Amino acid sequence: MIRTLTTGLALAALMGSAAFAETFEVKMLNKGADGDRMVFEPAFVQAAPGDTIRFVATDRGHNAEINKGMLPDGAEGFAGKINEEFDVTLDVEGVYGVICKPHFAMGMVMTIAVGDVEVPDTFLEGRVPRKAKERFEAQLGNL
Ligand SMILES: [Cu+2]
Repeated sequence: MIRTLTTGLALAALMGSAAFAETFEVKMLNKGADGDRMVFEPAFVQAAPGDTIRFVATDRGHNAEINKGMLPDGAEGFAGKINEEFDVTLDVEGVYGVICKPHFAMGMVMTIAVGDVEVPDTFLEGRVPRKAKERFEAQLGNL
């Protein structure tokens, strides 16, 4: 009897989380709504474990990929091709730094926070161009 109840609850929890998983659309743009050039929009997404990010190739010539080292321990990185629209589901809590490789130096970067997390000390430790660093810092201000 107790086992049946436990199984039922586990199943309900599983179905509940699946039912509430969200998909966030992030557009890759030559020019954002605020006039900034080469942007992901939105540039910051607060997600929950199991949520999906959909990168939409609205303008041509962009990609979305995890910048080296900018992901939580145990998480898998990803790298989209130029002009590729794709979905990525993030299960591991933490902070993810995403760049467009051709426009990294122009500051085409975005941040995804999964779960209730803080900025890791090492997040901006690697080589990050000045403009990209400024934008990352602004995005991390949401945490
Ligand atoms: Cu780009």
